[in-house]
Amino acid sequence: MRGADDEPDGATAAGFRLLDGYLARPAQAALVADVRAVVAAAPLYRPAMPRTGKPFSVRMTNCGPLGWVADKVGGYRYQETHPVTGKPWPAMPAALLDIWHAVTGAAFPPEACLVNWYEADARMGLHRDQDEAATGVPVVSISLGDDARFRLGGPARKGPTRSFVLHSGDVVVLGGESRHFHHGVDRLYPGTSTLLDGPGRVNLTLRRVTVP
Ligand code: MD3
Ligand code: FE
Repeated sequence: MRGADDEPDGATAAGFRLLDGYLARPAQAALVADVRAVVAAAPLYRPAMPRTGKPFSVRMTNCGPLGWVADKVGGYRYQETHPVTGKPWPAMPAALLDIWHAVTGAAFPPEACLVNWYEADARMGLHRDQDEAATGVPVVSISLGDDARFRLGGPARKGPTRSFVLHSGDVVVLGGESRHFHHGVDRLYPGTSTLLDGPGRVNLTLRRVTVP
């Protein structure tokens, strides 16, 4: 159950929408099958922080024409090929395109779906998404598997934040001002979902990269 304290409120951000339980269990299971097919073609790899080379605790892959990658020398960027195999990313599954169009109403498709695979102890530090030229287009996030504590701040690194729990099947639309807000994943709650074979969480982030 979610209480008032772990819900974002209207004051959090214009354009932020949490679609609680948007995907029913069969749709979640179908997406997991899609993600497993993507991972079979484009294996999960562990990105590294630019300059320091510190490895991410989250493993990643992508589907769609562009993929987000990070490494010590090249920094954060989008590219058309997998950094390890050198192959083009697999096509974006139709179900993801359908969700994108349903929740954004956009006339154009997303170009990148970043697959974030969290093991039990993985997390993601507070950051902003700013590698996309299409700054005015929302980001869409889909959560699958174990619950996670998500943190949302504001435009400034040091401003106040609030946190709430994302559950399997939740879809978040980051539009308007919220598109540029700081955010991260504090922790997982391993074993809270039976969707995956074991503990873990998959987050799918759909993004438009180039200006439509
Ligand atoms: C708020 N992923 O991949 S998704 C990321 O759960 C990322 O894996 C997290 O942050 C995850 O960059 C959070 C929700 C999300 C995505 C983009 C946002 C929240 C956002 C952009 C602006 C503000
Ligand atoms: Fe992000």
